[in-house]
Amino acid sequence: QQPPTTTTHHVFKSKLPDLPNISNHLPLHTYCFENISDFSERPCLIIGSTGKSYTFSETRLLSQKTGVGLSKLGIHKGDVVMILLQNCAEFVFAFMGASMIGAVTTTANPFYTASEIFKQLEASNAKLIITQSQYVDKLRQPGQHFQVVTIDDPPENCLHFSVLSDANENELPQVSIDPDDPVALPFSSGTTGLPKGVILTHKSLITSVAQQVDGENPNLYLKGDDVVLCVLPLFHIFSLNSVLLCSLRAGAAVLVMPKFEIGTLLELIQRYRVFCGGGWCLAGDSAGEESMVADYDLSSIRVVLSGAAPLGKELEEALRNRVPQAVLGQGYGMTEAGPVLSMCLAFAKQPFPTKSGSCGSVVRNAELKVVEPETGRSLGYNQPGEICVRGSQIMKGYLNDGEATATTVDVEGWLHTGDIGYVDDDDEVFIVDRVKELIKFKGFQVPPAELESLLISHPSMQMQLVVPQKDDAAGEVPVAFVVRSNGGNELTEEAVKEFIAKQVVFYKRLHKVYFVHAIPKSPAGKILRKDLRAKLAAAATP
Ligand code: 4UV
Repeated sequence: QQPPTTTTHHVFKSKLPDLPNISNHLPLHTYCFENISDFSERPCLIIGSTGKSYTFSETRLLSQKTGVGLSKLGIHKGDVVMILLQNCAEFVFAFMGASMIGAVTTTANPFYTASEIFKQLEASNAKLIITQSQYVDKLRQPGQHFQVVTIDDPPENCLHFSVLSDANENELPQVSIDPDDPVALPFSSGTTGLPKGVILTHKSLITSVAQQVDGENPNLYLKGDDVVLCVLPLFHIFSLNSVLLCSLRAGAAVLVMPKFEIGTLLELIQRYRVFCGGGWCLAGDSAGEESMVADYDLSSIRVVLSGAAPLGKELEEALRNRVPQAVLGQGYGMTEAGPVLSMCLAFAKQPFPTKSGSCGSVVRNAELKVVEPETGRSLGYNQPGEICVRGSQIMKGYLNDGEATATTVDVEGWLHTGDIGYVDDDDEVFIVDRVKELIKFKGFQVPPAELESLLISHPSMQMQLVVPQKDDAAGEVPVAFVVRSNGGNELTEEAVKEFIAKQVVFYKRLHKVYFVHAIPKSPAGKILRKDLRAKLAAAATP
């Protein structure tokens, strides 16, 4: 007998009332700069390394100019631009400028190897790349069909960013932007397979930002004079959305740092793996904004938001001791979910009491349910199952991949996260496991299928499987189970590791290779990843 369907859904909502209207009919840049007249001369971007700052009106102006510059270089509505940058002001101008001309930004990690970059370039069909000169060598390939702009001295055949940012803002082309038009195209492997382009529309990102910072009692209360630290890479949707776009909307300044370097706290964070991986940001009051960076006085920190990976007890403890005055909590996101599913309500303007270990409560104007993976039956309070979310914030779909879209977002509009969690009696979300293939190294995505597809090309292996192994420093690391091929008896662990290391960014490197005689499969031939993960977990338990 089929389990009862829709009518018995147990749907969880935020404890905050829904916002009566979200301005998601606007283009993203219009929405983000909508309230700018209230704070046009306040700092919007502060560059950590130089102290240079841009006011809100300068930031908007430079974004407009960059939009014009992009259109002069032949970028039109719907075209894709790749941003391959560490955090910097130009990242912001390029992203907002592209939005202004209806173009779409795909962001990639500048530490990617050439082959990782090219896979994304080809899949996204990007026409122009904005990067730093040090990464240009990786982009040199025969038959190059894209333009390259660098923010520093341009190498041969590249243009300088001033070509964009010196353009005349009055020449901004008039484009009509539909709320369902794409604006961002981050890549994610989702619940299975290789990285795919995640289509986030103007409507999805506005909805997500509004769910966090809009309304009388914002879930993530950013005050106008807050300085929000942006060290988490902007190429990841966490930082792009919850740090940059939320701050622009709320009028908070963004302290832009290309890499992590604020002394003791940061050493602590690094040791305990939060940054980059855990992913987090800090908001301080304006009195402390720059001195916080200059002499590591942390007393101005008001909020510490951790997300993108579980926040372990040890790290939480360490943070609480280091910044005792701060409200510490988590957000839970997934690129495909726009990305925020839940956010700690201790960050609200009128905060709620929250529990340690929780990932917050589902955001407003969204629905969350927990389903039994085998039956799809929706579960009530305190029962763990797969977390699903629905609302205008979720992705439109994967780029050119209807099949993956259909397995991730069902016909009723529920996005299936591949995360196992439950909602407790106080409506707080707790994540307990991940059933999807994804490995998270300090919050960075490591898609097993990507490493498996590389291993498969090696002649000395006939079967391979990549799974996560728990790791104190990184949370999880990728490890491989390999069956040697007939002629592959000499194959060593080092050789396999080296083979992968040459082709991938540092955090995707294999930490261990286990040679086995067979990969466990179900009678139906399905690879039993879970069994191997469980075996690893059991072996690690003393
Ligand atoms: O696709 P992704 O790399 O996306 C993210 C996004 C995280 C965000 C975004 C905005 C926020 O404000 C915020 O707080 C966090 O990570 O990876 C998605 C998967 O990462 C795991 C989970 O398995 C997701 O499906 N994950 C994300 N956040 C948490 C987490 C968390 N707080 N605790 C445990 N796992």
